[in-house]
Amino acid sequence: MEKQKRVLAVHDISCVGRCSLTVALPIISAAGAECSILPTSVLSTHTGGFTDFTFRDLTAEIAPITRHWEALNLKVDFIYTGYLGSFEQLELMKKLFDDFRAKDTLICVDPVMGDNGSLYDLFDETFARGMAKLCAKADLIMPNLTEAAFMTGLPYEEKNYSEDYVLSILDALHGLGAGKVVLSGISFDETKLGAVASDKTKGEINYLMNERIPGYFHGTGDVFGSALVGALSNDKTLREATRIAVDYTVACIRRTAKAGTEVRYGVCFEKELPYYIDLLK
Ligand code: PXL
Repeated sequence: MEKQKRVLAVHDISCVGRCSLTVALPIISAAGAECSILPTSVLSTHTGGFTDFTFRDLTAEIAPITRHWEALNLKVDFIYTGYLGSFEQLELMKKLFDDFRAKDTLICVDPVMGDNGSLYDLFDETFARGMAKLCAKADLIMPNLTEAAFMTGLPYEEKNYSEDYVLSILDALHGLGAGKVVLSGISFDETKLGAVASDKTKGEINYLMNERIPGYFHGTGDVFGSALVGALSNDKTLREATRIAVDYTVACIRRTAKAGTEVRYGVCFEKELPYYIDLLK
C-alpha cells in the first residue's frame, strides 16, 4: 500500500458560500489525501456579494494549535494556504512553513486577494506586498492574473494581451522566489480560458486551456487550487495536475451555469467529484 499523503489546508471557514475550507476539505479528501485543517477565521458567508457578514479572527489560535502539532511530531506532505486575513497571519505562516517543512514537503500558497482586476473587500495594496513576501517562501504559488499583477506591480491587462505579457508576469512571479508557478485566468481568445503552469526547475511552461463559460462564478479559485493540490498529492506532474484542475473547474462552472444557481453561493462542485476522481486515475 502506498502511503497516504497528508495535506494541511490553511484557509478561513466561510460557513455559507462554497469557498475556502468548505471546498478544500471535500476536494482534497476526494483525491484520497488526508486533509488536516488550520482555520484562519470564521465568517457567516464569504465577503463577495454578501453584506453584513460576521468575521471572527482566529489568529490567536494559530500558535497554540501548531505548538500541539509540534509536540505530536506531526508530519505534513503539503501545506496549502489560501485566504489569510492579516499581516500577523502572514508572519505566522512563515513560521509554520519553517517549523513543518520536511525534505519532501511541498509548500503551496494561493495568494487569495482578488479577481477581475480588483482586490476583495478587506484587502489593499500593502497587503498584496506582504503576500508577495509570503510567496517567497513557497515552492508553488497559484495566483490569478489579478493577484499576480498586485504582487508584482505589473499592470493588470483584462484582455487582448500577448504571450509576452504572460511571460513577463511569470518571470516576475518566479522572481518573488517560487520555483513553480500556476497562473490562472489566462485567455488569448474569447472562447478559451485556462491556466499556465511554469516549472522553473524543469524549464517547462505549459498552457492548459478549456472552454470559457460566460459569466462570473464565485469560489472557482478555491476549487481550482484544491483540485490542483489534490492532483499533486496523487503524484501528478505540475502540468498534469494543472490540466486536471482546469478541466474539473470548468465542469463545475458548466454545471452551475446550467443549474442557474445564484453565483454568490459558489459553484456546484459536489456532483462533479466523480469526474475529478476519474481524471486522477
Ligand atoms: O474564494 C476566496 C475567498 C475566500 N475566503 C473569503 C472570501 C473569498 C473571496 O471573496 O471572501 C472569506
